[in-house]
Amino acid sequence: GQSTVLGYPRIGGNRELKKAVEAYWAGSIDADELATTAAGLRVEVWRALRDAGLDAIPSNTFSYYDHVLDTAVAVGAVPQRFAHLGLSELNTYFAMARGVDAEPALELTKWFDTNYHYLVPEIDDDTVFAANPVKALREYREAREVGIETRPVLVGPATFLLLAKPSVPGRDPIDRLPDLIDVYADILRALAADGVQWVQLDEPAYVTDRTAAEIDALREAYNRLCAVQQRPKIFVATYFATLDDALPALLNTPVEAIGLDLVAGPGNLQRLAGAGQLRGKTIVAGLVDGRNVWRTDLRAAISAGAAVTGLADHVAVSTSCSLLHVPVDLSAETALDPNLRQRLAFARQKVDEVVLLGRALRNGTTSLPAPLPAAPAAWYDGTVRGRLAALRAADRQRGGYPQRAAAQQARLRLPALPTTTIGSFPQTDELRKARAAYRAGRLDEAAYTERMRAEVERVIRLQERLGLDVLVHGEPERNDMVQYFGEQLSGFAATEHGWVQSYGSRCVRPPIIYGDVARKAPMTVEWSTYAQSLTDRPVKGMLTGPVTILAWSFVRSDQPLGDTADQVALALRDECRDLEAAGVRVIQVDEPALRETLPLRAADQKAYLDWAVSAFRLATCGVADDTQIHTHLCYSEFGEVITAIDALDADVTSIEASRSKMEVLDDLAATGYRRGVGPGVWDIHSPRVPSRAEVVEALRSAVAVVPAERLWVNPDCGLKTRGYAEVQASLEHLVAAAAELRRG
Ligand code: THG
Ligand code: ZN
Repeated sequence: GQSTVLGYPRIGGNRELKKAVEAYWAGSIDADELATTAAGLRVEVWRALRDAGLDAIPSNTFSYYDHVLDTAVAVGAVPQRFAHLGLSELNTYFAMARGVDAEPALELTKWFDTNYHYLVPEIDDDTVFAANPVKALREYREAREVGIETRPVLVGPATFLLLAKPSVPGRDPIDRLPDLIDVYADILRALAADGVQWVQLDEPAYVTDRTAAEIDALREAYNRLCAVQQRPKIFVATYFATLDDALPALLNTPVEAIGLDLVAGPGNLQRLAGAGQLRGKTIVAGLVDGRNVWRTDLRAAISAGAAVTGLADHVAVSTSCSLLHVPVDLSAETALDPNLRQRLAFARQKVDEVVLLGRALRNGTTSLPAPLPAAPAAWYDGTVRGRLAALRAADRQRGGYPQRAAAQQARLRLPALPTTTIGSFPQTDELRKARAAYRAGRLDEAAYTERMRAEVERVIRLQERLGLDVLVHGEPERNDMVQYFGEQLSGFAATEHGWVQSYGSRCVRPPIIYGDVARKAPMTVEWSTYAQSLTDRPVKGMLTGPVTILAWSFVRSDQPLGDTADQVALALRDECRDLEAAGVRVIQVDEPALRETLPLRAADQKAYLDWAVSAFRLATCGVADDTQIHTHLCYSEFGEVITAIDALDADVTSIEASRSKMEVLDDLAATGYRRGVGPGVWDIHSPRVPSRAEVVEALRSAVAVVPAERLWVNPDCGLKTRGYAEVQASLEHLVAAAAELRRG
């Protein structure tokens, strides 16, 4: 078997790309210096892949911001609204990514069920596609110059259009496929003319449920591209789930290679077995998990690889998807427990695994390293397992809502249309510096606590002055919410350098869940009770829910996700009870990631939503009727999960709505949701201060759908990324708007 990977991290081992790109935006380096840093990072990656012994090496997987945006540029799909700005090519690119004063950016959205975000191409009848293979050619030549033959990668034409949105409502980008194929044909000819042997076209959109017409479009696209006279060989890569009906369609085209994810889509193997004649095609078997950080069980991978070898004439070994989704190099992690470390593989180590597997498929398995010893007993917690085994249905069930609502109102005595915020207040540079100094040991515990308490007090007083009804402590002590809880739970490990690109120059450092999860001590009770001690108004306790904690961590693969979620939920349940016992009357458990980990195939979604809802309820159903549970959801279209949102049974749900014009309220009402709801009336993702009249208008359209008794007034997300000037002005307008509506 040959060996390859579908893609590799581009940020650099020390986030060099992030730093260079942000320096360019800040004007402290120029375009040439940025280009030099970028070229250095690319060559470093190719050399690492070659030196590891990989047979086939991808190129054009580098990106200044996003590979979908790069593909848009490669096919000439730069919307007029950006082309007209008259900027340099590079600045036009960054304008599409980040917006400029005159033009908002392209929409940013989730890349399938990962934590990566791509920019949504805008396509309509006026889009004039034209081949612009400059970037792909440049990178191919750069690699060839250092003696490395590479395989340029692009998003495939069908997936590109299926991910795009029309800039004029009512149009369907996929209708433009015939035109786009002509342009891909031009790109293929240009690459072939330069000596390119193979291209990789990614078609992950076909691992989600697709209509027969969409599958026909895929077949048509590759039949036409394969008919191009002078072209490289075509490798169509798919990943994240099973290809199902699109597999026979692709096998029917003359493409030379097809990539299948055998980690997230083990069903691909059966489908392949049923497909019959593979007519000389290469099957690229994705055997090494590109989305998690565990070392591969090489023997299991070999047997899957051998099964493919029995079916196809040519088999290559690969990662299941691009390595974009894992940190760069485990060797940078010198502080990890050696017992954990020996079980991990980051991008660089996964390349070694792919090489080993390729050799083992060719030469037999005798040279495989010995399997790992069993995990230490200390990673498992008998108490947690016993508690989970003893749970009954009643532990995930609260009293009826009418009775809860009455008990909560008797205790909280809130006005109609209560006002609140989502939890975080602006994270000033000063706060970040204080946290960093504390971590580095330059600020002692007492001084740090005093500093944070002063901030909590300031935020409480500000909210009182503004006249908000339910206050928050502002979360000055928290960095990333998942990191914050991960640091305090057993079974979680943090990395020092394990950065993964989230969008553009922004990265996250997901914690690794390696063992049973348990709460070592109360996590948030001191901050919340301190905040509550300062005021008579209710202060919300703030927790992150089990689904989101899993979604933004690397998870165990040795037990079902639902079991890990329940362990996290038990820890949160204990935290809720401790908050309640300490006098906290309102507790918010955020689940912003509920939608994003929804399985890609509809057939798998119910099982996911069942465990997700059930874990949330385990976390929140341990409190008394008169403790009010809130939840907050954001980042997504809620369509598919709207019944699950109802099933969470929270007393109040705050939801991102300002950009979708309150449509979500109709959807929620249609499910029979009859509890409190706080549609975001201020889009905090923009620095714009909404006028009082705008907030009034948003509230009026909400009151048309939700009775005023159940309506809350709040921004659409936390305020951590905003500045105090905007926050203060916007909240004034929000409170004044609520008062205006109360007067009728
Ligand atoms: N936390 C985690 N995952 C997430 C989000 C989160 N995934 C989805 C969404 N929110 C992604 N959004 C962001 C927003 C900001 C940043 C990263 C992802 C960010 N990162 C800093 C940077 O790259 O400079 C680093 C932050 C740090 O120092 O810890 O700004 O909220 N887990
Ligand atoms: Zn939010």
